[in-house]
Amino acid sequence: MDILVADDDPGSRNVLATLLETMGHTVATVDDGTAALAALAKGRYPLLISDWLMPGLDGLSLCRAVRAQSGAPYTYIILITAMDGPANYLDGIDAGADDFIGKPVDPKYLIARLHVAERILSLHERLRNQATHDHLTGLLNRGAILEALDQEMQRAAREGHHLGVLMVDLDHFKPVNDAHGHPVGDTVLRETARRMQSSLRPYDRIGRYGGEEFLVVVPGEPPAVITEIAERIRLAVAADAVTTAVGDIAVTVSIGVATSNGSACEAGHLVGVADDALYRAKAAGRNRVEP
Ligand code: GH3
Ligand code: MG
Ligand code: MG
Ligand code: MG
Repeated sequence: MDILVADDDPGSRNVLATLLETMGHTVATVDDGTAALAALAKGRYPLLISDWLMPGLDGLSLCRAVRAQSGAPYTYIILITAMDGPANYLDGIDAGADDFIGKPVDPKYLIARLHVAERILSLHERLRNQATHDHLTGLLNRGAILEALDQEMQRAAREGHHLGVLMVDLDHFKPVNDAHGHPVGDTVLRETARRMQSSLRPYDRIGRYGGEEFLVVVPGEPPAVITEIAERIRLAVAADAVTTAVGDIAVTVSIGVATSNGSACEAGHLVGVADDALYRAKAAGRNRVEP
């Protein structure tokens, strides 16, 4: 686990860091709360172990500051201090700490608390995954892909690069369900999603926008390349029939493309433009990309 240790005393800081490293963890150290916040802003540390008494921003204020940043993914915080006793324990927990260890640190006790931290962090991770992913296809769900679009639009505006939005819809999909039943339709949806995902680059984002509609966000490419990517998706889906329990089923998609040159505009507007283009692609005969 990547652990951030904040302690103003070099002696206890190093003892703790060495102890954690011998347990197999990767440790970064800072000497006060302000430096801890800066480190958390730059890197990803699931676990923060912080001293309470530090000059500048102390452990309690650090806990409050971390919790104020409506943060996902979660940072698990263990306060570590000679200020033990029930009153201090309560103050620490109320400030946002998850756990509390008295000084001097007993290695066995530390290991036990780390086990609790790992358990809770993995639960957080699992719940976050469920909340942001579509159960059937494993892609981002509607809320998560729209959030990704918002983030990419802000980044495009900041860095002045292009952004593409693709609205993808399966062609004549209702007859597949009507003829073969929903489970077969689900197999086709899952396989289509897999083909689309594997034809994208790691920094493109794809989510299930609705029943058999998908939204793809393509950052950092000019309109011509965005249209090429849409064409690549179309071909990847149509290349082979999908094997299902009732035999092979041919599948195609229509894709509407919207591009932004990075100047500020609404995510909803861009999605609307892609949706209009999709409508044109359907009207023009389906299995096609419409810019
Ligand atoms: P078009 O080419 O105009 O898009 O035709 P279409 O038949 O694909 O469009 P329509 O909107 O009429 O039908 C969409 C179908 O998608 C209807 C619905 O039963 C199916 N569908 C939506 N979500 C799911 C799902 O989760 N599983 C399955 N099996 N089918 C789904
Ligand atoms: Mg101290
Ligand atoms: Mg459809
Ligand atoms: Mg549809």
